[in-house]
Amino acid sequence: MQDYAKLWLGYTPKKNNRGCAELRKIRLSGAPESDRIVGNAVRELRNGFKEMLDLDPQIEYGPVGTGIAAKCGADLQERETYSIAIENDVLSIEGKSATAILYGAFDVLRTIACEQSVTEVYAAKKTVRPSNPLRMLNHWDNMDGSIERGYSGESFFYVNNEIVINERTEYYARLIASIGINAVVINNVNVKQAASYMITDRYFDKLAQLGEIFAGYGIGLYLCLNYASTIEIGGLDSADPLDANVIAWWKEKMAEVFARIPTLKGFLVKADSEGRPGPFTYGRTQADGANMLADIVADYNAIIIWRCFVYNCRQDWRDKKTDRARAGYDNFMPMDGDYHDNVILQIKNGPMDFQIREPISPLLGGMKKTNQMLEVQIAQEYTGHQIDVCYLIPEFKEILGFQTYCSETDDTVADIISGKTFGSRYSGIAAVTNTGNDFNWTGNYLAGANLFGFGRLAMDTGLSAEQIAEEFVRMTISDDDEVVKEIVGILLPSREIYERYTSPLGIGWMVQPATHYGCSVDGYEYDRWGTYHRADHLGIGVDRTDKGTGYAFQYNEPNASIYNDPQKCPDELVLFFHHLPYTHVLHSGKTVIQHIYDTHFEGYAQAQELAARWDALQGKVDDAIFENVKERFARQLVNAREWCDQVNSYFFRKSGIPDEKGREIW
Ligand code: GCV
Repeated sequence: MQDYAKLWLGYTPKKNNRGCAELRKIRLSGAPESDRIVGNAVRELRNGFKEMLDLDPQIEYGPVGTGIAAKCGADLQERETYSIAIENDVLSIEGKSATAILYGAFDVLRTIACEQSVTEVYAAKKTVRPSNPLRMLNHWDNMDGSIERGYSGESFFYVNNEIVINERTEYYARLIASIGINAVVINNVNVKQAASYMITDRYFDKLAQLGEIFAGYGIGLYLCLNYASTIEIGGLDSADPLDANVIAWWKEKMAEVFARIPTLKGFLVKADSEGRPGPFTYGRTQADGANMLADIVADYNAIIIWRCFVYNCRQDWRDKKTDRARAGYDNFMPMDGDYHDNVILQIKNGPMDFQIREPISPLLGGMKKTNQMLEVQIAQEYTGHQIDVCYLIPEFKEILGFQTYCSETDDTVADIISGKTFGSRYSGIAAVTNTGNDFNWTGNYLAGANLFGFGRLAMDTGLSAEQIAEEFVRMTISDDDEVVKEIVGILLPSREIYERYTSPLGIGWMVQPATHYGCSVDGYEYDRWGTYHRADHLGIGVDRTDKGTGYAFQYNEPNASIYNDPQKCPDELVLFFHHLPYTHVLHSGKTVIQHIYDTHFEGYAQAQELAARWDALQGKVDDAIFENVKERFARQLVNAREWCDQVNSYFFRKSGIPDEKGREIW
């Protein structure tokens, strides 16, 4: 594998050993030497020290301890907590499980790779407790090798409906373990065709093998289920969750599945969503469906993760009362408290669908008696297809920091999904992942920062977007301070720049239907997906106030009243919540129409600046990386230009209001 394809595990030689030469030993405590995860940690340490520093410290093993059987999220966090300290010439890594030791090893290697001083960083004992119990990647890989919303080649799990296990599989496990990922779902939530047979003899052996590879890195294997398996592969005529025959079929099936794939940790289910089957067909609730499966898998200590992305995707655009944004809350909130202990509801953010700017889903902070998990998307479906640079960690920081007012204290999204607010049994964060079989895993090399960043943030929510970007650049591209500064400078504003040249003020969409790349202002306006901007010659925006769809009141106060009032609603979300005249004056002092013109011209100009900054790095970064990103920037500029022109022309022609700066609008 080429160095640049190794991403942050490249372990390139370091000029300065930063205190490591004085270390004689590395002591690992908390799990036995015989544990294969410990074995992997040791291999990693040996390689990393050798390749980066040409050192070969002695490894010794400390006390093993009693360990913790993880029965809930808090146990998992406790088990995966690690501490690192230096005493004299011994670097000691300890934890209550082998996985904790592995994470400690990666922490040390990251410190060295970032050219920080080991003696300084660990002078005082450093303890890291994972912020979230579950830190999960969701692959939308299909068994024919395609990836739904994949922008970096084909699947590395499947070719022609077969599961492939090769060198890349283990490398991937190392890669994601090194950033703290402890759970992976390997197939698309839209389970169709061959994927429905994942839970049959056709795939058991390969899945068992895959599960073992992941388990060697502390990663739990999860599968997506076809809710209607009883019909599609079971020969029954129903998938009614209360039907005795259906329950009996699943019991037998699960006994077989867990016997054949012993490392399996559970399932993710997309039901009653975008044409997928679900309990609604039988007049049952989402809770009925989730609980039926959860009760059965409980016997195997497994969990059911149930998605809340349930909405009416056959809306008539003339219907102004139905509101897709409301749907998650309307469908799931009434049953808060009814979901069994081993069910987690996975809540997509935002409430519409991963747009560049949306308010936080009101289910987060709404539900108080249900295990919940946040779902974000690092696959850049609506954020530039890994052609345009769009570093998403600043957005995720905003989501996590959002105050929901669901309790007196500990009421941010980060608090809720960490399990702290409601003492939930399980919780965490999942990302729809952005990897494929491209030479560099993520298409645009800089999109690797989103994969790296998601893992780092899920593990330690307190890290800043800047710190994460800097680690990524130092570990994967260059440790030259100037180069690091430049690339971090490209990554950090990239999300806001993308937002500027695409859809304005939180309204979202305006994308090419189906592909979701490129501008089409009316692309979804008269379609059935519930995704409208409602622009006419007087104004734009969706009225989600008490006079409109009422969505704003799904939030706790004071958020509800803030969003409900155009004078209080933050500018960046104002068209999500309000239908406003083009002449409405924003907090910024600009009118809506002038804001649209200004941000689009600025966004395009700023994208050009980012591209120019990248060009100036020629010769300072690896040629393959340079060329890859340069080629993407060329395409990004075409896209940004097109968005800028189309949006500005569209709104100039709709409103008839000229740009006050007199710039050229077609
Ligand atoms: C996997 C959006 C995407 C679909 C995706 C769906 C989901 O609608 O466009 O490709 O399906 O979200 O999250 O289930």
